[in-house]
Amino acid sequence: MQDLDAIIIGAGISGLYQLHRLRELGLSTRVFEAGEGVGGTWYWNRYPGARFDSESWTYGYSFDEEILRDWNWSEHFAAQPETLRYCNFVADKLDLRRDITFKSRVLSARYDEAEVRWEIESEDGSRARSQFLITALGPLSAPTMPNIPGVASFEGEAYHTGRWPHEPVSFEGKRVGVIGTGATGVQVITEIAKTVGQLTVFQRTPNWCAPLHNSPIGADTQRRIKETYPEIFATCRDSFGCFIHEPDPRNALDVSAEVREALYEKLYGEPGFGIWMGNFRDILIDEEANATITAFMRRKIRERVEDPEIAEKLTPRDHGFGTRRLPLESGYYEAFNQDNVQLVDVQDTPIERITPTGIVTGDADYPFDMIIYATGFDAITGAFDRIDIRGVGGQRLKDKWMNGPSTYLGLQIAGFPNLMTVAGPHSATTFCNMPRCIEQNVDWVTELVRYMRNEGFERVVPTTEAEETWTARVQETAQRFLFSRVDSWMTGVNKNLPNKQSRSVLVYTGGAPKYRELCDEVAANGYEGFELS
Ligand code: NA7
Repeated sequence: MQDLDAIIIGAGISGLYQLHRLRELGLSTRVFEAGEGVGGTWYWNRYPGARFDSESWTYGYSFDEEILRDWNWSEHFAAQPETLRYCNFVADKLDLRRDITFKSRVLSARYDEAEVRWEIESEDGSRARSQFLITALGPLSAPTMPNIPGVASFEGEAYHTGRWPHEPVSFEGKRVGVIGTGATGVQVITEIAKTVGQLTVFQRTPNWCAPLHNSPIGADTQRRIKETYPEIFATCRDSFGCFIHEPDPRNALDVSAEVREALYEKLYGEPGFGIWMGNFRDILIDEEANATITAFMRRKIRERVEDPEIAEKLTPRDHGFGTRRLPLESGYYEAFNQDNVQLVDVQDTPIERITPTGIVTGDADYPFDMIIYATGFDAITGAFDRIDIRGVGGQRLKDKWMNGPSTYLGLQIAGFPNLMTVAGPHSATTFCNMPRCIEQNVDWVTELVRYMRNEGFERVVPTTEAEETWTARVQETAQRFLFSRVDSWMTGVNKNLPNKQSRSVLVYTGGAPKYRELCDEVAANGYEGFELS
C-alpha cells in the first residue's frame, strides 16, 4: 500500500491545482481520478454545444505567468474541446500526470484515529494511506437519470450529457428526444437542432434564458487580454461571484421604467452573465424589482418564438428571472421555430414510461432513434454520497449529511479530521466563476497544511460549535435571495432522488469577497474554530 502525505480525489480544475500546490510544499501527493484523463467536468461533459458561460479569459488559472502567456483562448466563451485541451496543457506544463492514477474511482475512505491516517480504496483495487485527504470531486459530477419507468429498456442510442461518448455522435436523419431544459439541455438542444432529423424536447420546468453573444478573439483582443490579466483578475476578485460583471449600484425600483428598460435592453445585447450579475442590485432580492426584469424577459421570448402557444410553454410561470441558474443560449428560442423541432410540456402530458422504441406520454407515443438525458446531477453532495467516507468512530459522512450537509467554511467537517473539501458544499465556490474560487479554496487549504507542518500539528478538525454556526450562517445568508424560495440544484432539490425532496441551500451566498475575508480571518486568528493537535 502506498503511504503518502496527501491523497486528492479528482483531477479536475480543483484537483490539478491542489496537486501542484502540495507538491510545492514538498508533500508526497497522489491524485486518484475515475476518468482516463484530466479535466473533470470538461472531461465528462462532451455533449454537443457544451461551452463556457464564464468569459474564457476570466476562467483559466491565474497563478502561473507562463500558463497565462502561452495559452490563447480562441473564443470569448470557449467550447468544451478547447477547455479540455487547456486542462491537458496545464497538466503537461506542470508535469502533473506522474502523480495521478487514472481509471481509479475511489469507493471508500476510512479514517484511522490512532494513526491519524486516511485509507482509500479504489475500484481498480488501488489502496493508499495518507495524513491528509482532499476531495476535489466537483459540484456537478454525479449524473442523475430520470425516475421514469423503463429507462433501461430503450433499445436505441441513449446518452446522459454528463457521460457523453468520446466518439462523434451523428444526429443526421435521426429522431431524437431530449429530456431536460436546464443549462445543459439548452446548449445541447440548440446545437443538435442544426443537424437533427426530428427533435422532440420534453420540458418539465422552463428556465429563463439569455443570449450568450459569443465571438472569436482576434489578435488585437488577444494581446489586450494578456496585457491586462492582472486587472481582469483584480476585477474578478472584488466582484460578488468573481465575474467581470459588477452589479449596477442602483435599485430597479428607484429609477423610471424607461431607465430600467434601457439597462435591460443593453444587458440583453451584451455577452455573458451581465444581465444576471451586472443588473440592478435588487432584482435578485426584491420580488417587485424582480417582476420588472421577469416581464422584460417574457417579452423577449414572445418576440423570438413565432408560435405564441410555444412561446407561452417556454415561459417560466413558477419562478422569477435569475432565481435558478441562468442558462445562456445562442439561438435556443429560434430552434423552436424550426418545423422539425417539437416541444412537449410534460406538466400537461407527463411522461408515463420509456419503451424499447421511444417515450410514451399521457396522450402520445413518440418513437426515437436516440434519447438524450440532460437531466442534471445529484448536485454538490452526490459525489460525496457515492464514496463510503467514514470518520472518527466509523461515522459515515452520508449518514451525517442525511438531512443536508453541515460543514465549517465549506472546507472541513466535524468528526472527519484532516479531510478537506475543496469546492465542497457551503463554500462560495459553486456560486462563483469556479476557478477563481477554487484557487482561493486550494490556497487556503495549502496554507493550513503549511501552518500545521511549521507548528508541528498533525491533526486538524473543526469544533461542532464552529460547524453549527457556519451551517446556520449559510442558510441565513441565503434567505435574502429569492432563489432560496425556489426548487433547484442550488437549493438541494432533485425530484429524481428520494433524499433530495426538501430544500437545503448548498452554497454560501454572501459573495466571494466576504467568504475570502471570513476564511482569512479564521486563519489569522490561529485557525479559530478548529482543533489542532
Ligand atoms: P439541471 O439544471 O439540474 O437541469 C436538469 C433538467 O432536467 C431540468 O430541466 C429538469 O426539470 C429536467 N429533468 C430532470 N428529471 C426529469 C424528469 N424525470 N422528467 C422531466 N424532466 C426532468 O442540470 P443541467 O445539467 O442542465 O445543469 C447543471 C449545471 O451545469 C448548470 O446549472 C451549470 O452550472 C452547469 P426540472 O427543472 O427539475 O423540472
